Amino acid sequence: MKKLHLIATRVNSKPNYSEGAVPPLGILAIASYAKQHRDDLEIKIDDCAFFEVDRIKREIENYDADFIGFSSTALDYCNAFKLAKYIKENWPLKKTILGGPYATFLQNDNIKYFDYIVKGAGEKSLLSILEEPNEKIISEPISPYEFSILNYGLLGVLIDNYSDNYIKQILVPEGTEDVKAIYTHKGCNWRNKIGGCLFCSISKIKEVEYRTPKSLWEEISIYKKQFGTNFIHDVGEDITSDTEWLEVFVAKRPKGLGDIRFSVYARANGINKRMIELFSKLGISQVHLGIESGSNKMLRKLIKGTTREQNEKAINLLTDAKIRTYSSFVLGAPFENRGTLEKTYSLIEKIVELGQTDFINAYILTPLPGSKAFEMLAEKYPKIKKEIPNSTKLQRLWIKEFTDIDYFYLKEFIEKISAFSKIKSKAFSWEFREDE
Ligand code: B12
Ligand code: SF4
Repeated sequence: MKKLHLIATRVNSKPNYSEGAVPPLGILAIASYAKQHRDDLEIKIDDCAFFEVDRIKREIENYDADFIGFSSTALDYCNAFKLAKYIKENWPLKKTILGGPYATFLQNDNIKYFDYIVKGAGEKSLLSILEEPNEKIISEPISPYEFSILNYGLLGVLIDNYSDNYIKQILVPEGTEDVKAIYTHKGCNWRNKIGGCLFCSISKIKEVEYRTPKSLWEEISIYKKQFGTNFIHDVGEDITSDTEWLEVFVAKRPKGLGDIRFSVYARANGINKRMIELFSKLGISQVHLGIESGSNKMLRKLIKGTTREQNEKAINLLTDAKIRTYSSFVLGAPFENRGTLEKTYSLIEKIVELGQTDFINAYILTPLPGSKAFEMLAEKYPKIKKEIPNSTKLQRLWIKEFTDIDYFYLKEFIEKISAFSKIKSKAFSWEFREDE
C-alpha cells in the first residue's frame, strides 16, 4: 500500500472571505481520480486553512507518507516551499510534489526541495509520479470526458467544516442544509480569445472545457443523497461562456433535484435576458462578478473587455431577477488616479443602493507570475522572475511604476469600500515566522 499526503497551502496574512469554506478542488480532483484508478493507495488530505504550521508538520510526521503533494497559488508558494524544505531536511527519501496554478507558471529556480513539478491538470500526472519517473517536470493532458466525479469522502474529518463555514460566512438562501463546491467547466472565453485580463495569471491556459451535464447531475445527486446537499458553489470561471451548454444543463436536470440552488462566477458582458432566464430556471441565487472599476478608461487598461455600462446593466438585470451579486474590484490599473477611483466609488454607491449586493471587495492589482502585468513589471525589474512571489512587494513596485496613485491611499480606499460589504472576511490566518 502506497501512502499519499496532499496538502493545500494558504496565503500568509490576508485571509480570504471564503477561507475554509471552499475545499481545495484541485487536490480533491486528483485524489478522486487516483482513488478510482488505484486500489493500492491510501490518501490523506490536509488544508492549511484549518491548521497552524506546527500541526501540519505533526500531521506530516505522523502520517509518514511515501509521496507528499502540495497545491499552491503564487502567493502561498512560499509556504509549500518551506514545508517541502522541512520534509527534505528530515526525511530525504520522501518524494515531494508541487502542483496547482503556480506550478504551471513557475518561473524561478527555487524548486530544489521538490522532486516533481506538475504543470497543468494533475490527474494523470499524479498517477505517473507514483511510478517514480526520472523526469522532474511532468505534464500530461486530461480530456474533459475523463474528469472524475469529486469524491468528497476523501476529505475525511475536514468534510463538514467546509459546508458549516460556507453557511456561517456567506449569505446563503434560507433553508440551505449543506453546501458542496464543484467545477462545471475550466476556462473563460475572454482568455481564450485574447489571452485575458491584464492581471489574469493563468492567461496561457486557453481552452474552455465543460464537464458533461450528465456527470455533473450524477455528482450532485450523490451529494444530495450522502450529505443532504441543496446548495452548489460552482468555481468555473465564467458560466456564461457557453449558452448552449447551459441550456442543456438546465434541460437535463433530474426531477428529484429541483430544490438545488447555485452560486456561480460570470462575466458581466455575458449577462443578458436569455442568460437571466437560464439562471432563474437553474436556481442560481448568487453571481460573483469581477466588475474591477467604475472607469471605462481603467477597464480598457485592464483589458477587461467590459464597460461600466455593461456592468451596470448586468447588476440591474440580476437585481430585477432577485439574484444576489458579489462584486469585486481591482484597483491600480495603469494610470489609475484619484479621479478614476472616484468613478469606482460612485459605481459602488449605485450598486449598494440597488440592495441585492451582499459582498463588495477590492484588491490592489497583484502582478502575479503568468499575467501580462507580471511581464510588464519584469521588464523593469528582471530579478522578480527569480524570486519567490511576495504580494506586497509586487503590488508596491507595480503601483509605483504604473499608476498615478499612492499605495497607502489605495489601502485607505479599500477600507472605505469594504464598509459597504455585508460580508466581512473572518477567516483563520496561517503564518510562517520570518526566521523559519
Ligand atoms: C475557487 C478559487 C479560490 C477559492 C479557493 C478555494 C480552495 N480551497 O482552493 C478562494 C476564493 C478562497 C481563492 C483564494 C485565492 N485565490 Co483563487 N481561485 C479559485 C478558482 C476560481 C478555482 C480553483 C479551482 O478550484 N479549480 C478547479 C480545480 C479542479 O482545478 P485546479 O485548481 O486548476 O486543479 C488542477 C491543477 O491545477 C492540478 N493541481 C492542483 N493542485 C495540485 C496538487 C498536486 C500535488 C498535483 C499533482 C496537481 C495539482 O490538478 C488539478 C486537477 O486537474 C481559480 C481560477 C481557476 N479557474 O482555476 C482561482 C485562482 C486559483 N486563485 C488565484 C489566486 C491568486 C488566489 C488568491 C491568492 C487571491 C488573493 N489575493 O487572496 C487566494 C489564495 C488562497 C490561498 N490558497 O491561500 C489564482 C492563482 C494564480 C497563480 N498564478 O497562482 C487563480 C488561478 C485565479 C486567476 N485567474 O488568476 N481562490
Ligand atoms: S475574466 Fe477572469 S478568468 Fe477570464 S481572463 Fe479575466 S481574470 Fe482570467
